[in-house]
Amino acid sequence: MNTTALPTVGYTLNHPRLQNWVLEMASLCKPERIHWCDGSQEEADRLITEMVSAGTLIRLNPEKRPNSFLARSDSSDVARMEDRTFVCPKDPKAAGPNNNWMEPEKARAELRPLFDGCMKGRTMYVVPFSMGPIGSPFSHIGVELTDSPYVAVSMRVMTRMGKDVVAALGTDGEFVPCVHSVGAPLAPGQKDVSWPCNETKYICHFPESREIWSFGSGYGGNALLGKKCFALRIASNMAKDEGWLAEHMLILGLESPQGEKRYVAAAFPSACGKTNLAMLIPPQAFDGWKVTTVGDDIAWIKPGKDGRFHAINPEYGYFGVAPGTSEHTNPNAIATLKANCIFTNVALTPDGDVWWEGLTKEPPAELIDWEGKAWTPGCGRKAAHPNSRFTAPASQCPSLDPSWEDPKGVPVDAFIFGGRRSKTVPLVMQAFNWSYGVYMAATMGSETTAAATGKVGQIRRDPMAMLPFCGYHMGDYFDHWLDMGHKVYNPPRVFCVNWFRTNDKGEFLWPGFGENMRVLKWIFERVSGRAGARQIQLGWMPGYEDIDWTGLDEVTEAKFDELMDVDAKAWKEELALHDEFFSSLGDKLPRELPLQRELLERTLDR
Ligand code: GTP
Ligand code: SPV
Ligand code: MN
Repeated sequence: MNTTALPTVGYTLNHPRLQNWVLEMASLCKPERIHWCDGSQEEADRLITEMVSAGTLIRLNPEKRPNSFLARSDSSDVARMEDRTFVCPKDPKAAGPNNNWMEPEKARAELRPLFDGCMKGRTMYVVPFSMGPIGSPFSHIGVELTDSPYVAVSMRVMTRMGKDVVAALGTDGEFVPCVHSVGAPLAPGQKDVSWPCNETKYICHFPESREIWSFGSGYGGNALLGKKCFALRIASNMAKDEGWLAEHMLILGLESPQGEKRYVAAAFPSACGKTNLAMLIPPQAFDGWKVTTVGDDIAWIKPGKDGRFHAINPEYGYFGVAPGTSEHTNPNAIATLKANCIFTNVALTPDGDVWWEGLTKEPPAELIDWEGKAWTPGCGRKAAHPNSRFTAPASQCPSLDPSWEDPKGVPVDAFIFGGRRSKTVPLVMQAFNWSYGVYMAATMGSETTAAATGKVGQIRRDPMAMLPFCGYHMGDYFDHWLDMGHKVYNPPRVFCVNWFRTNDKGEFLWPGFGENMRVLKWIFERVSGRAGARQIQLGWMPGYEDIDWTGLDEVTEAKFDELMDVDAKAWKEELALHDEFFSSLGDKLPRELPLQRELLERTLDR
């Protein structure tokens, strides 16, 4: 390819630094051609048509699921790869024990030969995107270069993408350069596969130069670089330097029948219920209460001039877990998925629609599973991959909050932290104050899920649900959180929840999903200074009478006691895990946190 000739651009381009970078990367990656994405519907249609011909996408039945598609990944490329994710500042102490660190020059030396010629025979798509509404003071722009058309069209759903972003950049606007390759160059005449990828994988972040390089995977957070790589790992570094927060949080609005409205932001680890909570529909008995959705995965939060935190959802779509999503668990998600979606690694029904475990009680009599094999209910395999996902435009969500694109963000009155804990952790509690809230969030444990490769179901510390996403030393991150409480007049109240406690038979004690509204209402009333609570060892906790049980007989007082039980012995063991985790942070552990731990232990003794 003649890299001196500028490729076709369907819009005005006058940003020398961007143009030079694209040409420099093209001369390294050596694509057959360059395509500058304009973000239009025509462009998406054309890329999709090409992918359908190539077998990368399967068009679903247009009568059942208009303009929607199924992708099947390579069976080795199905989730985020935490062991191949690196954060590369000069000083290893800046990355911390929570990140895989590589010396930046060494990382570059390993990446360069991999990227050399990696796009041969393919198109390099230039994908300009904005995280946050274009022009909002919260927003930041990135440009992803990718040789995956699947990534290019997914980025159009997940971010504001295309020529408006280039216009916003002007002649010298800042952007985060993101380079992505599936790492599967094509020799002349070589036939492509439907999901190209490479056994060797690297997802590298350079926080000092604010760059992202990803090689070898086409899946989710490994490849849609605006999401985890930019909006969390790089943005958490920006946020630390600039005095804001980039968090793995949903944002939802809660409105009472009297019209009082509050927003809460909630952090849960991957595949632990953010999308479900963000789109919750209150039970019938909660007539007049409304829950609205601002975001389901990421929140960028800044102290405002009014002395409160304000938050935006930097994304434009949802990349949500499919299994378990149903008319019962999340009707708003089901409605969001009615058209214009990309499904990855779900099962295909004989009439050209999608299916996954939990969508219906009874599975269809026959399916094609996520690997393209014939499937019947008794065959002993899952039809959909446990980390199969949908990519859906936020604009299709029926519960979308009217202010979800407000460039000033929405005011946040409460933070909720939740893990997946079958034992020990009660249904809900409220921290006594900000620094104790930071302690509870910092020591949160959760059982691992299929969202990342590796063992599922193992308890690990996942502070603020950010273990895989904090792009710097966790000790500095805790310090930043403590600090942020002083940047507002009245820091938000902090709550911890656990929807996942089980009985001795392994059954969930709490009905969850829509019924989580009962806990949200208590939180709403606590923030408003109305709801009752008892001060017990772990924090402020509701008594049975403090929760609105209208229309729900299933949770008796005895069951509630079981859900709220605090076992001092189990909590002592939990504290030992806190200690172990804290000691890994060395001298970067803020002094407040061991003090909080001491107080908690003394209280448990009483
Ligand atoms: P990422 O997109 O991976 O960051 O995760 P997420 O937190 O948005 O995950 P999501 O909401 O899609 O979580 C899906 C999983 O959580 C499924 O296994 C659900 O069944 C489960 N889940 C969500 N809410 C509840 C609940 O209230 N109770 C129970 N028992 N399970 C729940
Ligand atoms: C997560 O794992 O937290 C996700 C999915 O939200 S991914 O974008 O693949 O990281
Ligand atoms: Mn997530």
